[in-house]
Amino acid sequence: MNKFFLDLGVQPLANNFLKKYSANQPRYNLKLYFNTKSKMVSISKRIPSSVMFNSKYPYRSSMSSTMRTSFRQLSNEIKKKFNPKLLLEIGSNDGALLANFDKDRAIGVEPCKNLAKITKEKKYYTYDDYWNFKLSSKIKKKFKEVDLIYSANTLTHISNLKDVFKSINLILSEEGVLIIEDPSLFESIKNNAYDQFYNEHIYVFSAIALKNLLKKFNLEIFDVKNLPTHGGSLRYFIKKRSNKKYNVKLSVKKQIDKEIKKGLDKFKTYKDFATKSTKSKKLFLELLKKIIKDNKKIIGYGATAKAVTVLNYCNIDRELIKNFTDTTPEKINTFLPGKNIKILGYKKDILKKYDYAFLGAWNFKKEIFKKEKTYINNGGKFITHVPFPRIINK
Ligand code: DWN
Ligand code: SAH
Repeated sequence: MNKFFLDLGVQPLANNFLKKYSANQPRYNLKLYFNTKSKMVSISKRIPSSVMFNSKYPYRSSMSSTMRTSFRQLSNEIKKKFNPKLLLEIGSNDGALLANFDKDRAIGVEPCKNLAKITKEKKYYTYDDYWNFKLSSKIKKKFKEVDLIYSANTLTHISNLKDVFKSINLILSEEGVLIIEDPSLFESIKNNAYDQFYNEHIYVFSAIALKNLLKKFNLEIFDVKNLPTHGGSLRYFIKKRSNKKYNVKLSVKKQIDKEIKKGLDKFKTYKDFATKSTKSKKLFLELLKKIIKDNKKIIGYGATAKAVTVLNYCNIDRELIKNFTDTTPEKINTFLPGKNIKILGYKKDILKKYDYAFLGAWNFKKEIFKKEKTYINNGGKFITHVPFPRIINK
């Protein structure tokens, strides 16, 4: 049974960056639910993939050195441990991971045509289509089977998980490995990061819920790693149950025990999280209002989907945060979804004119603080809302 625990208000599409601000852009209710049987956390309103992921999708994985490094390190690990003859990536975006593999040993699936074009031009075989059974059958016809499937921050974006895993099963070789990674529910709850829940993130996985789900498809997790990326992610190594090549590692039990201890299998945990999120909203607004009252200026740093969620949930407008800055070409000179706040292109010293910078990309704090050393040394300050609203300079 799905039980409601948090209402994040009426939200625009998290990546609908408009060239011209319009108050009439589509908005949808964002409500969070916990399923008491499957233990899955999900949002209620499902928006068709074609509305969210099309030829105008602006998010580019390659925009941060943190992610480029993370994908490079994983690629080295995959080559060493699994040495796949053929790797398939679902949600290959602009090819940040594929770039680490030989062109005849890695293929991509990326429905956003603007992004698929980038990897196609680099000669990676890319299907500019949505991952589903029809596409999997088509790929099977051409490539027979794949021995490694990788998918980061994508499967949680697809409503029909039954179809997702059925399609994976169809094409994954008997001894093949599926690696998926997504923000960790444990970390999201621990950090009070309510902004990990938005219309693209239909699900936020826990190891508990994923294990329950995979069982239905005769798949099982045989290893799991905690990663610092995206504010705390989990990388799951998955195999067919019939595949005896890999033993199930202790890491799986350890993660599940940790999640049970945190109460991720109990509804009460989510009710407490909702209370904390409401409090976080109140404190964040108070903090911003006080800064503005003192005649200081705030810019948003990193026009992330998460920042869109925060601003729309907390009803923050340009009276509080004047502008945003972002390095993504597709986001520059557009307006933050749902808000009349313009996104400025990033240039060195852009922060100089602002007393505070709200860390929209809080997950890249380390990378950003390194880059903005001068600003900080000159008295500039950052604001974050995780795990609770406050001013930081280290
Ligand atoms: O799951 C998803 C993740 C992987 O990416 C998608 N549903 C949508 C998107 O979420 P997000 O927008 O919250 O992702 P990021 O990776 O936190 O976005 C970082 C943003 O910050 C990018 O627009 C680039 C920008 N940025 C910047 O302007 N300067 C990032 C860094 C590191 C910087 O120095
Ligand atoms: N894997 C990248 C991109 C994550 S952003 C990374 O981790 O950085 C989410 C990605 O999921 C987008 O590139 C989007 O186009 C893709 N996506 C969404 N729905 C999809 C579907 N049904 N099939 C394949 N990819 C999908």
